[in-house]
Amino acid sequence: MEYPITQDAGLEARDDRLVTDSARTDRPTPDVDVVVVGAGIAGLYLAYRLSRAGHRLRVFEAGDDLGGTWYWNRYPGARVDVPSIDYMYSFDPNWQRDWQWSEKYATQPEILRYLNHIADKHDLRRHITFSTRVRQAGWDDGASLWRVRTDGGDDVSARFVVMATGCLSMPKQAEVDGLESFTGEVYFTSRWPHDPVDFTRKRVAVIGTGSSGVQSIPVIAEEAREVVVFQRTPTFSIPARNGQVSPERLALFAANEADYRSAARMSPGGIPMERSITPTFSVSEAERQQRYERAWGIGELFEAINVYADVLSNPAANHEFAEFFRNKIRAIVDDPQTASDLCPTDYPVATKRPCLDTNYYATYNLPHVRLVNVRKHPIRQITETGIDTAHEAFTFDAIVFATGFDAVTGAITAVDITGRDDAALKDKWADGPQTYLGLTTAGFPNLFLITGPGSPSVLSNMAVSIEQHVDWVLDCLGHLRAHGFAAIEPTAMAEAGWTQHVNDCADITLFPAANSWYMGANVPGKPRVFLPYPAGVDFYRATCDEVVARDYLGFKLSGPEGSMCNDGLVRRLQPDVEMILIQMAAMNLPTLDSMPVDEARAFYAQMSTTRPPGPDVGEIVDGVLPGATGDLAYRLYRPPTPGPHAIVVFFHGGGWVVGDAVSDDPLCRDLCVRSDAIVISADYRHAPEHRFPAAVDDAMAAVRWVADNAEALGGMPGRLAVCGWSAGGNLAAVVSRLTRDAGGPHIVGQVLLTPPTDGDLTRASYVENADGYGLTTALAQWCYDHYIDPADRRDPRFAPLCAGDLSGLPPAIVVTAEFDPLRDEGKAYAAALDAASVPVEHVRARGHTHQSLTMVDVALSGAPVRARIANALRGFFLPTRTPETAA
Ligand code: NA7
Repeated sequence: MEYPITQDAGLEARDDRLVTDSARTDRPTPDVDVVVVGAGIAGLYLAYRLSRAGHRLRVFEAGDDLGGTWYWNRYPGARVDVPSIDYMYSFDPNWQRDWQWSEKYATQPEILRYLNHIADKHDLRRHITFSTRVRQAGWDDGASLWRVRTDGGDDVSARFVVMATGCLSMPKQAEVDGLESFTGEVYFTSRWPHDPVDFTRKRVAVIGTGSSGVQSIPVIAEEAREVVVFQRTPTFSIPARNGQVSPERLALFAANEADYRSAARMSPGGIPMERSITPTFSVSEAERQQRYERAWGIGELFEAINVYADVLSNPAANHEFAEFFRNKIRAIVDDPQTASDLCPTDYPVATKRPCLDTNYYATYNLPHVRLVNVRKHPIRQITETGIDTAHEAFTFDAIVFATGFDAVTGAITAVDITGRDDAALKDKWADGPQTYLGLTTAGFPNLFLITGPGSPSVLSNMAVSIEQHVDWVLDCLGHLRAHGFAAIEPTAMAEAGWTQHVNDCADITLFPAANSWYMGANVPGKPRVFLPYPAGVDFYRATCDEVVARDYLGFKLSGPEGSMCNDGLVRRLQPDVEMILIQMAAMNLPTLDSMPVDEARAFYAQMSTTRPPGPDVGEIVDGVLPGATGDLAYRLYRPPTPGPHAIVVFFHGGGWVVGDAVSDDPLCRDLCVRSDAIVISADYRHAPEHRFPAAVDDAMAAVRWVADNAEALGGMPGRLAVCGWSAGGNLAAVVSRLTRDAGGPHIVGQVLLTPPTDGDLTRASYVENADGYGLTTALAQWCYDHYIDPADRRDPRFAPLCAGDLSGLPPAIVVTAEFDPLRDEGKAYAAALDAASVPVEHVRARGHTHQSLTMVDVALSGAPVRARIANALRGFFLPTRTPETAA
């Protein structure tokens, strides 16, 4: 393995073992250790870190100078939308000695000056070859190195390639016919000329109202004679309230910059900020409006999006916040039609990147500025003199395209990258990018992506995310060097797991609802996949660190002396379930099995008071029904639709010891609404006061009573299913069999949600998931011991799995959760039903725990599973399944 002897004087000591390794190998020595593609913020920091660590490097930059985004995007009004003081390097702690930001949001020229200042201060230019575009990078497996070709004729071999190509650097095509015939001036915000552009006395068209349009339109309007804005999708924008850097922010720095930067690194977005944990509708309307106003007044994007915890997950919460924005737009813009056209209505707020503006909406009040809604008046073509819409011909002196980018992946796949076996990255990503951590991709050894797809990138403060990625890469190179490895590559399993995890994270948000560039939806033909990692910089950083701490989990490291691979998945839980478990662990609550029963019941009831209520139903009726030995409470949930309805008798969870007719209230509401059936949550006597089989007797009594009174309850006689969660799932299974044997009442279907079916504690799931996932094996045992004597545990009224004959049972849906001690007995029961020819749907809830599927509006990832349950119930209730037709 070859590493350079050359090293910047006085910097990190090099690991001597490498020289020895190098001496022992006869592999070809690459021209450099690392080729970096791009000299923007990431490329410059790479140049700094790599050179200081003694790596030989070359940086290729297509532009004539450094700066990346800030080199190209020179359009009027171009500014950063993250406060300047946060959007800067943290590796240069004494920056205030030789640099000052003049504004809260720096202009493009100021940021470019800053980057040049950093490059000069740290002597970084000498590593960069300008005006040179990397065209091709091919992995040579035999030589274990990359061969990189540029349009300048360079042919460079390197051990590693780092793509520091930026997320918004590949401009989108114009996508409008006739551009070549236009005789006036044409500008792209993303490729703005270096010489000043003068719009004085000109008629100017601007196409596009993303950030570039929103920033440039007011500035262009100050100069031009006439401005016509062609808008396809309106944007949500808040006033930037630019000005001096706030003295409070500067004071924070003065007090302790290191703490400030460290808080940024551990924050959700890369700017010091607590993640909001307050759900929108947990506070009064007045308080909400106040907070929205505050967000509008502060003029900071991340603060605005963080206003409530559920803005990006709860449609109703999002709608209210969006309406606040729309009211602001209507209040600012004089012409009602223009105001209406400027109000976004077809996507949730913040699912397309919101903008920060200065006078954007007010600009439409100027007499020479006009908005054309191209959804109503599509652009037909560009003509010699202007733009024709379906209804009007416009004459212009200049057309400005602010039409955006082939974001996140465009600049990476623009390079012809081939990995092992000459496989092209473009082909591998044809259906969407696949990466491990957004940093690496399987089949492409020693290729690193800075802020690549699957990392927080554009959802975060890029400066912080770039530093984190570059630091990770440098640590990785150091690790390889120290351990004599020449190559690193993620495994297919780790990559698939991460890609799944990123999708899981996106699926519990509203992001997929928008046709945004986050989704690749702005580029015709681009696969519709959510590109960035949405769970936050803090979680992401912790994950990257965990991968390293677990011996580069999910990576294969290889070298002349062998290889190592610790394969596996770094994130297996559903993201929201993991977050809940982390929060629960932090609360350090006592466990039920550590308490006397009365205390456990009170504690369980208390825990139920803080959860979201679940959806509204048509009606809730509390009543009593005759149990086996006395009255028992029930709660009936009626759907909002006209009846009569089918009926589901529901048995709550709680290990036969805790809980009551209302303890699964949100779950019952959810079931009722989704399945359009009456749900009757029937209580039963609890252990240890009433041990087995008291609960079974009561469950049977409840089913009989409901069947006998179906009509009076508003139900349809004969359309009766049973459902239960946990111990309740056990009762539902048992009742299904007992009613079969008793010849009625007829049960059309059984829903068993994470049920115990034989309580066999020796099963693997009890061992694998013994602790850390809510229900522990110890707690399960506590419940069994309270409920039933060991001698009775093969009685099929406790262990339906032990029933000799399962044939003829009602069709079933059995849901098991991956991280549940009870998983394997649920699974075994589903298999046993299937073997007995009972129609059964077994849903394996990936990444879920025993409880998480019941956490309505808390663990959002459980919703699709509950939708499947409801779907199964609707199927059970189809007339073909009812006794009349069955007979
Ligand atoms: P964006 O945010 O992608 O905005 C591009 C805008 O151009 C957007 O309004 C597009 O409408 C519009 N557009 C794109 N193609 C067309 C065509 N063919 N016809 C009409 N309108 C079109 O790019 P920006 O440069 O403004 O901002 C990128 C990011 O840079 C920004 O989010 C900040 O992070 C900094 P669409 O929404 O696709 O309907």
